[in-house]
Amino acid sequence: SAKRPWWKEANVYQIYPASFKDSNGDGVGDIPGIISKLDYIKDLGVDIVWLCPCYKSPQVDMGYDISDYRDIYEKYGTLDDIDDLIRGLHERGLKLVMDLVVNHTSDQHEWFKSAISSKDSPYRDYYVWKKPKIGPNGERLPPNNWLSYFRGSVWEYDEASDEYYLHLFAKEQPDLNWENPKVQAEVHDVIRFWLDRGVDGFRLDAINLISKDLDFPDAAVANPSAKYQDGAIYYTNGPRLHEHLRGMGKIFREYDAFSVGEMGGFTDPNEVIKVVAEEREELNMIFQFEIVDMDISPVGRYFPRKWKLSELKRIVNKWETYMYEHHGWNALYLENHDQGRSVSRFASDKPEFRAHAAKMLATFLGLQSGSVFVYEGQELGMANMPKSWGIDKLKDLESINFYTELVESGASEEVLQVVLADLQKKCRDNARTPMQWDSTAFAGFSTVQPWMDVMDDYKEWNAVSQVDDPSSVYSYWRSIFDLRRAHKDIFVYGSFNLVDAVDEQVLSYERRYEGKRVLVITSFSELEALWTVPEEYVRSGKVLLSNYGDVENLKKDIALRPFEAIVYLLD
Ligand code: ISL
Repeated sequence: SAKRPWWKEANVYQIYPASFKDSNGDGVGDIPGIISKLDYIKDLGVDIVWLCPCYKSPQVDMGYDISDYRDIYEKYGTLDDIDDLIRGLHERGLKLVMDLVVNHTSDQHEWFKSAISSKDSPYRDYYVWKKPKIGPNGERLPPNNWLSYFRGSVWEYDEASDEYYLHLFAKEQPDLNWENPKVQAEVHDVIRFWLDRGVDGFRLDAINLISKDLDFPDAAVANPSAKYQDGAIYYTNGPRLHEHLRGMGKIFREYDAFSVGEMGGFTDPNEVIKVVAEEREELNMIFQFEIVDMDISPVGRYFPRKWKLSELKRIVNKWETYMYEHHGWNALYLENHDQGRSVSRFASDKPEFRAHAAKMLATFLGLQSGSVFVYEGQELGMANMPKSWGIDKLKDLESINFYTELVESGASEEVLQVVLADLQKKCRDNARTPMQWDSTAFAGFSTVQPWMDVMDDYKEWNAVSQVDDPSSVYSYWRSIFDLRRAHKDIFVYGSFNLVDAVDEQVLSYERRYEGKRVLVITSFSELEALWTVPEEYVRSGKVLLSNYGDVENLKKDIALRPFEAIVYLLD
C-alpha cells in the first residue's frame, strides 16, 4: 500500500512577492508585507507557502533572472526579513518553499559577467556557447533556428568572442550548462544554503529544460513564414534529466524537503512517473500543463482554442487514475503567476455567476487526489483584467514581446484583435495585479500607486469583505481544506473515479477509500444543467458541501443551477 509522507497531506499557497503586500510605501510588495499577512494565510487552512523568486535580480523577468542566489532583491527586503518570515511561518506550523531557478541565471550574475568577459574565464563553461553558422552568402547566422519562449532566437551573439550563448527565455537569462559538473555542484550548494537556513523545500522552475540535445539540431519548420521555430523536443525532458534530478533529489531527501518541478510539455504519465515515483528519489510531484494548455491554439500561445468539458474530464481522469494506480502524486492547480485567472478563463466572471463559479472551481480542483496549489487572490475569486484595459497596461515581457512581434510582422487589424482578446484571457499580467486586501485606496495593497494597477473591482472583491463572511469564496476555500483534513482517508488517500465522461455541462467524480465514498458534482455551465445521477450513487447520504448552500439530499434527476457544486458523502 502507498506510503503516507507528510507532503501528501500538504496544500500550498503561492505568493508573488511584487503583488502581495507593500509594507514600506514604494508601490512594490515586500517580505515584511508578507509577514504582516501570515495569520490570513494560516486561517485559509494551507500548510505551505511557495514564494516566487525574491533573490537579487535586475527584474527583466520579475525575478526569474537571478543575479545572486544568496541575497534578496532590495525592494523585497533582506536576508534578515527572510529569516523572520521562516520563523513566522514555522511558529504557525506552516512551511516555506522557495523558487529554484536554475535552468538559467541573469546576465548580471557574477558567473555570467565573468563568462562573457573572456573565453578563458573559469566560468565560460557555466553557460552554453557556440560558433556562428555561416549562411549561403557567407553571412553570420545563429547556431540553429530555435525560437525563444520570449520571441526571437534563443542565441545571442557576443562580438568579442565571435560566439553565441544560449537563452531559452530572454537574452538576459542565459542558460546554465548542466553538462558541467561545476554547475551541478554550484546548484547543490545553493540548495543546501537555503535548506540550512530553514527553508522547507523548492519549486523548481522550468526544470525539465536543463538537459539539452548536445547536437543542437535545427527544429523542423512548422511555420514557414517565421524566422525561428519551436525546438522544444531538443531541450525538453532531455537525455540527462533524471540523473540531474536524482542529484538534487538526494539532497531533498537528506532534509526531508518538499519538491515540485515545473514541467511543461510533459504529457505522458509513463514518463512523468519516472520523476515522481518514490523509489526513484527525484521529485515529489510536478506541474504538468495539460489543463492550462487546453485553450491554446497550435497557431500560437495567444491565439484562442475552444475546449470542451469532455476534454477536461479526459485530462483529469488520466492523471488522477494513473498516479493513484502507480503510487505517484499530482500537483493540482488552475492558476499561477503565468496564467490568467481561473474564474474568468474556465468558468465565468460575470457578476451574477462569479462567486458560484469560483467556488465550483474550488470544488472541482480541491477534492481531487494530489496536493492543492492556490495562487494569491484565487481564494477571493479575483478575476482577469477588464476588457477596458488596453495593451499599454501590460507589464510582462512575454505578452509585450508577443504582441510587438505581431505588429512588426504586419499582422492585420483582425488578427491583432483576436490576439488582444486572447491576451485579456490568458496573459501572465492577469495574475500579477496587486492583491485586493480591502476597499481603501489601492486596495490596501499599498499607500501609493502600485507598480501595476489595482483592478477596478477591488471595492467589492477584497479580503476584508470575505474573511468573516461564511458565504464568501474565501470561506468556501477554507471549507475545502477543512474537508480534506476531516476526511483525509478519502480526499488525500482515496481512489478517483470519473463518473460521467461524456456530458458537456457536468463534471462528476467519486472519491473512495475502503467502504467510504464521496460523490463530487460540478456544473461548468452558465445554463441550467439536467443530470441523472447514475444508479449506483443514488442512495442516502449527507451533503458535505454545496456552493449554493441550500442542498439537502441527493435526488436521481437533478437540475443543476449555473456553476453549481455539490459534495455528498454516501452511506
Ligand atoms: O516549457 C514550457 C512549456 O512547455 C513553458 O511554459 C515554461 O515551462 C514556462 O514558460 C516556464 O515558466 C517559468 O520560467 C520562466 C518564467 O518567466 C516563468 O514566470 C516561470 O514560471 C523563466 O524563468
